[in-house]
Amino acid sequence: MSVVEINFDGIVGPSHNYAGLSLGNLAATKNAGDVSHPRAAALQGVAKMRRNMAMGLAQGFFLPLPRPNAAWLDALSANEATDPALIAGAWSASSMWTANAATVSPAADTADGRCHLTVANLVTMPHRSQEWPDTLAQLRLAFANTAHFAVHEPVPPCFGDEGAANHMRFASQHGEAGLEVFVYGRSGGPFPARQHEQASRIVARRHGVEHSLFIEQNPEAIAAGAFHNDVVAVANEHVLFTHAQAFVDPQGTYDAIRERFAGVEVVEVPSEAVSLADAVGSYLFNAQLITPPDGAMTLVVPEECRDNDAVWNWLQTMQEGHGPIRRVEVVDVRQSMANGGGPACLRLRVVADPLAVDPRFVLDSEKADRIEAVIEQWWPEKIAAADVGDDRLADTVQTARAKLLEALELSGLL
Ligand code: SUG
Repeated sequence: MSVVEINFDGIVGPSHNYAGLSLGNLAATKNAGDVSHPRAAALQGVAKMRRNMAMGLAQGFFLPLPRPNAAWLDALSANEATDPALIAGAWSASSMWTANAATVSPAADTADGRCHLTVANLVTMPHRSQEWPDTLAQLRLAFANTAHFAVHEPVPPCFGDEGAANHMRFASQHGEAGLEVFVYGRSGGPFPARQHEQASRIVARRHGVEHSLFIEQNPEAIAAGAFHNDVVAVANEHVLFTHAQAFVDPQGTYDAIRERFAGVEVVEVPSEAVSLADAVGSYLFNAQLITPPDGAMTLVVPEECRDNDAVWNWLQTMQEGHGPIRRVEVVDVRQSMANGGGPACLRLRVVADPLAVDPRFVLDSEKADRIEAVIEQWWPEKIAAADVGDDRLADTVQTARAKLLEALELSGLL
């Protein structure tokens, strides 16, 4: 059995659009009303997955959820004339950001030696709160092997849980027992704190996590647009890559991690080098920090990092030094970025034996070809704000998803 980190990316759904639904997510707010390009968005996502596979990493995927969600609109008695935000919510392709699908505790960390997953309730944002039942159905299918996995219902409301985006793990290697760090918010100036401390504690308890730590996010970071911790910090194996203003008590946080995981190496980016505003604008920390089989730890950043001089200079300096992060790879996920979702938002990390996962959710290059062919043929080229809610477009979106499910032998998922 070979336990590795598998990244499960969300395939961008055919209804991908810019409705500005997420208060506190500056990119989504700024781009509200713009024309979106679902086909390009989904192809960018597949290209990113291919890059990871080319580096020798295991790759999986989750499918777009059924949209528009008519049952949700019915339950809300939503009316087109008076509730445009709810209509747009029912069309949102937000499940693409699978870092918010669930929190995952690998088998090596838990009391019963199984990998535990809790689907995130996403209660803070209305358009995201409808995701979990369909996400749970996919998790139950992908991780049906109960000898290896335990899949849990969401944390009950009112405790806000946004999943792995607020969870970091330190371990000498992915398959080894590790320290799980849960980051929660208390306040965020004008913006909501989406991850509640109680939710994090509930998840850690039900997963039977043996070594855990609970850390408060810096309210200034939330106010600056870091609506999830993964906008300002990311961890991989023994490395923490973080902005200096990510946590309410940075030094206390590093010390607490070091006390429980002696080998931690902190790569802290000072505010003088990269301001919080530049960090949020470029998504420098919403990178995938990964260890390819050759062992050279690699940071997969979005193109927006190259567009920002302060960030790009910092990355050059980092590579010239002798730090633990050896390489930087740049990926184009601009369509997702315009809604506040970078490379790290688009993936859920699951440490497990790929053979224990339902093979229909595991990617290889032949399957990537198949997915691309469906996207090319069926995904809408663009969606303008005024198209959201249109019956003909709804048919197009539903047909596109059905074609993808069919191509992947997953039509059983409604
Ligand atoms: O929840 N954007 C998502 C972005 C999620 C990013 N995930 C992580 N940081 N892990 C959100 O704010 C925008 C959709 C819209 O406005 O139509 C949106 O939901």
